[in-house]
Amino acid sequence: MVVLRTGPVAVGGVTLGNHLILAAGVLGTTGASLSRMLARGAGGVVTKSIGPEPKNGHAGPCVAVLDNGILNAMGLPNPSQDFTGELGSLGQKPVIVSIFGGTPEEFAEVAGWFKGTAAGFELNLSCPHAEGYGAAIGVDPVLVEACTRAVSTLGMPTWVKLTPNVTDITAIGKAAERGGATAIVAINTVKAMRISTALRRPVLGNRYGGLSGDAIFPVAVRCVYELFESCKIPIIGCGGVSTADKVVEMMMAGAQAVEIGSAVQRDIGIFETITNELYAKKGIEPGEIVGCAHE
Ligand code: RRO
Repeated sequence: MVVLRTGPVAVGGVTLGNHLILAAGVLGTTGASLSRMLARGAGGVVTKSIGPEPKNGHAGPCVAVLDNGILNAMGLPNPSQDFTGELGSLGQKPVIVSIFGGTPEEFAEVAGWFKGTAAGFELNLSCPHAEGYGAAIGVDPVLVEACTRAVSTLGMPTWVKLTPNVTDITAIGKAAERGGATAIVAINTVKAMRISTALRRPVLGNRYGGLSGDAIFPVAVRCVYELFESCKIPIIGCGGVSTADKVVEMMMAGAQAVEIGSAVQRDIGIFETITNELYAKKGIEPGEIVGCAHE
């Protein structure tokens, strides 16, 4: 097993405590929960996605825990601008605010609320079940470039989270790059569905949802690998990462850092578990393995 040297990690304009970041949507709705994950080993944290208006989200059931993953259709529930109050206690910590909007102007408006408090932004252009938001915009390279530019011109680190639900993810990655993104996050959830045979109806209230967790790890690795061949900006791997060896695999595909989400549902101490195995003072230079599977 590869062991990396300990130390801070600079990626996409943000300095992290290590390579592991809490993914958007998991324990990201309060300052207290974000702070707790940083205290328990996360090198950085991403908030729940915040949009231009408060939203209650989709009708339930919103989450189904499956054998090898989690299916969700939360529906972007968020308090909008009121969320600014949650970040005050986090000071200069590596907190990335995930934002969404329906237009470039809405993205810029929401980003403006957090300009003084966020370490950077992650643009949600990838939620698979949000009418007018997320992947509804994120499958169109022209809109991705425009939304990215609307935020990157604010001069803050701007990460763009991509949907895997496209034929060619590299076309979307290149659009984000043209718009001034400082990093690409790959991937958001895979559009999916389950049906209850007992009830004879879809399990989720929204019928369709997004699949995360172990089941999508190979999809995420493939996307990171393809993006590494096409884009110059750093890539942050996300999707089904749950062990130190999977962190290393993502990095070998081309990721400079890795986000972890669903695995937190099984183990609230997942960041400590992974960092204990992944790092040592005399470990190797992380740059030695980033993208090494391409050589
Ligand atoms: O809130 C959600 O339903 C949600 C979001 Br914002 C997202 O980006 N990805 C996802 O699977 N669910």
